[in-house]
Amino acid sequence: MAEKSELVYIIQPIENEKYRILQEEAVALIESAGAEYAGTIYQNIREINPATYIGEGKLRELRERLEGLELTVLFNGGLSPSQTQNISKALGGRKVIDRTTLILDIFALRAESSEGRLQVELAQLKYLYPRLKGKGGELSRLGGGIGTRGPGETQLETDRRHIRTRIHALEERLKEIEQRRFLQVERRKKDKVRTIALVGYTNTGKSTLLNALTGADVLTKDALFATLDPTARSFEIEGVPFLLVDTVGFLQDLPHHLIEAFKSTLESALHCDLALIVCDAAGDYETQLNTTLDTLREMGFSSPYLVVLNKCDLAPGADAGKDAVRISAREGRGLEELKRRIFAELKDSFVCTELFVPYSRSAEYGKLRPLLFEKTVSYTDEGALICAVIPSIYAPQFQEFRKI
Ligand SMILES: Nc1nc2c(ncn2[C@@H]2O[C@H](COP(=O)(O)OP(=O)(O)OP(=O)(O)O)[C@@H](O)[C@H]2O)c(=O)[nH]1
Ligand SMILES: [Mg+2]
Repeated sequence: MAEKSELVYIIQPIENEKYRILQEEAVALIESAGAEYAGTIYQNIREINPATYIGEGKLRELRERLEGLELTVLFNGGLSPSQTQNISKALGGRKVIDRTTLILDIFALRAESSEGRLQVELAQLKYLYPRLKGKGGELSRLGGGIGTRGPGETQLETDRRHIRTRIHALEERLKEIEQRRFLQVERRKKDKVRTIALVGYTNTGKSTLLNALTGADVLTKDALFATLDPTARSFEIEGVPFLLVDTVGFLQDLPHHLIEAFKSTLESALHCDLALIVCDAAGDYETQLNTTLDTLREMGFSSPYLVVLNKCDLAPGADAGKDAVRISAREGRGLEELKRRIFAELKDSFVCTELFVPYSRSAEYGKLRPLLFEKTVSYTDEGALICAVIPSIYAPQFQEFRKI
């Protein structure tokens, strides 16, 4: 855990109009890492200084401003290893981290499952690797984020060859896990239950919605990246079962290595029958939606989706277009409408029907049974009467048993 007392000061480059959102996100990231936000210095970037990114004058000003204060400096963008070092030097040897390091740090803090930990470690090592070139004694300072979590001091101090070996081992291990998951996904595709994925920006209320729809008790938290591991729960709409999958959240400029590392865990979302893209009505929902869609599409997502505008209790006037479903997951508002929309989107993928299975054909039916979902079963003198939900692709196989 990071020490509570670690204070972080932000350098915020102003390159385009996005900078305010990026600055607000950086504050939330700092707090999510268990550190405290100390202040921001803004810098208009007309020309990137290759050595220090921002100008020397600004760095001098910052050095004076921070004189005598124990602070870590967050550069809210991506820095090359030498830029990190140069800025650190210009600020009197202060610890300097960039946005990627901070995000990786939070992921390291949150990772709970063994796969999650492997994925984060891989992303961290891949990010660190090019930064370790002959840096000798400076490794741990360069490598450490807030509270120097992650691969840890010992690993950072080992040489690059060990890191390369470790990266290779992690990749192999993750590939195995991925292969296993791929088989599961393949199996699920043919499964009788349609899968709905909750995707979207971090902290928009995906886990809260999962809980509201399924009665689950998944951790929800006012913090970025509270959920890392996918969680699945089933629920029913009009007696039809669905599987709802919660996933890791997105953010602007998510480190590429991190997306790569988490690709396999997002597999369930990529191959879902329907995605619910959850946005925060009280935030910049357009950016959230675009970031989410861009990131997903980069990974090969092409499923149908519904835009869900959550937290409408906080921003009743928010409007994300007529197709967006407006809800408040926390207050349970709009959920009936959401279910109606989900059902409408997926209704062509299954058939609700009644079957009659004469006792003489029980064995034959028994073989087909894994393909459908039985809602109710009752028995007559001649056979069984079954109310069932059948995936449309399997419906023809049940034709002879169908009553309606
Ligand atoms: N006011 C309000 N707050 C909400 C609503 N839904 C969720 N929240 C709050 O928003 C915060 C984030 O909720 P989560 O469900 O953890 O969000 P998430 O999308 O799962 O976040 P990550 O797992 O970090 O990606 C929590 O403090 C929730 O209580 C809502 O409808 N209204
Ligand atoms: Mg969550």
